[in-house]
Amino acid sequence: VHQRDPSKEAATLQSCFKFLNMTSRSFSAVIQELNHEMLVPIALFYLVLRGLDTIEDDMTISAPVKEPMLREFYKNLKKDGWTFNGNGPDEKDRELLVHFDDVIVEMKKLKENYFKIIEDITIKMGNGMADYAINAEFQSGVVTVAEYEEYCHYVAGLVGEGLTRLFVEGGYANPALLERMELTESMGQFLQKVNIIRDVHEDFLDNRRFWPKDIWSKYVDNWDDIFDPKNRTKALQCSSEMVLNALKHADECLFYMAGIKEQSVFNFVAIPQTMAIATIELVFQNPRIFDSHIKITKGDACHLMTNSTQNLRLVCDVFRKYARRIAQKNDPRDPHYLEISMALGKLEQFIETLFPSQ
Ligand code: PS7
Ligand code: MN
Ligand code: MN
Ligand code: MN
Ligand code: MN
Ligand code: MN
Repeated sequence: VHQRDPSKEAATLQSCFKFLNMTSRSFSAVIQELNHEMLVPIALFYLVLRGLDTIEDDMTISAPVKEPMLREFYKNLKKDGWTFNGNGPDEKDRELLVHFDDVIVEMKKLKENYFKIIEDITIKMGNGMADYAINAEFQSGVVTVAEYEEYCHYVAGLVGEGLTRLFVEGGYANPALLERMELTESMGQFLQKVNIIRDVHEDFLDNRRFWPKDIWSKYVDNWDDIFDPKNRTKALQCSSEMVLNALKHADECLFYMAGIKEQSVFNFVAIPQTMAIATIELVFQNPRIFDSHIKITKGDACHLMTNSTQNLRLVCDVFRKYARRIAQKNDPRDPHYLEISMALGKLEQFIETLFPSQ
């Protein structure tokens, strides 16, 4: 059931949905199925953060120029007519910033409390991204696991915080979720960590690294060596440790989703999580992550979107299915074999407590 009626939309709102379709693969479809109250606030929230991320990701913008742009990005939300033409020609979402004035017009029409939530998260994310943009340029980048998780908090945990506040404000999620922010945090951490594991080669080509040094330095002496085909065994062992670290969020994601009260919001939060667990299964023990950009197939993505996310039981079925496939790929020679096996067992047990098999 599409909630939109483009014939009744202002030209600037139509333009916003055009950019949503241009910039997002998986998110645009689920956003456009959201209920009438959440549809526009969440579409605009997406576009604002996508605009910010388009500045963060652009490695043709030097760190000293980028830092204040990220920290002050939230001010543009109140600048009528603001646009930005400074992204490199290869930046895939540069058009969004060229027409950002349309997003600003629509942001102005939002209910005050929705605008405030989006603005607050934009301020916090911009500052966090700025800290890491300077760190990457002038220092050694992400070193500890704590730093890695702090970066994931800024770029994804905060998105979860903003979304949860929007859902509760609209009456679509249990307000108790606001008292359990670690559950929300896990929703963002899980998506972001899977993205960082999968994109390791693409990020390397862009001269960026998010895998923490305290993990990779156990397997190779220099970061570049992780991509050398001679070191595939070590590289795969390293990726297993990254997968183990990501898997620890899976049970809290399922617990979070139990707090969602409305169907369209449930689908919106569940679909990206099922894609993430499917992506973990794809990247696990897969040497192709070190020389190519891999994605789950359109067929798998389509199946997950249409058949597997109607309720928590179906989402648990998906998580269990992929947990078992990961277990089958787990290699007894891998140093994290036992810990991965235990993490998967714990996840299956948690699912069993939610939906006992008899
Ligand atoms: C507002 C729907 C549902 C409680 C644009 C959805 C980067 C993985 O790292 O460019 O640049 O390669 O591939 C989405 C929690 C965020 C986290 C975030 C906003 C779920 C800009 C998504 C999405 C929280 C910051 C992929 C986090 O982008 O990544 C709305 C609950 C945007 C969510 C970034 C990453 C998204 C991401 P990268 P991508
Ligand atoms: Mn990005
Ligand atoms: Mn980014
Ligand atoms: Mn325009
Ligand atoms: Mn990425
Ligand atoms: Mn990517």
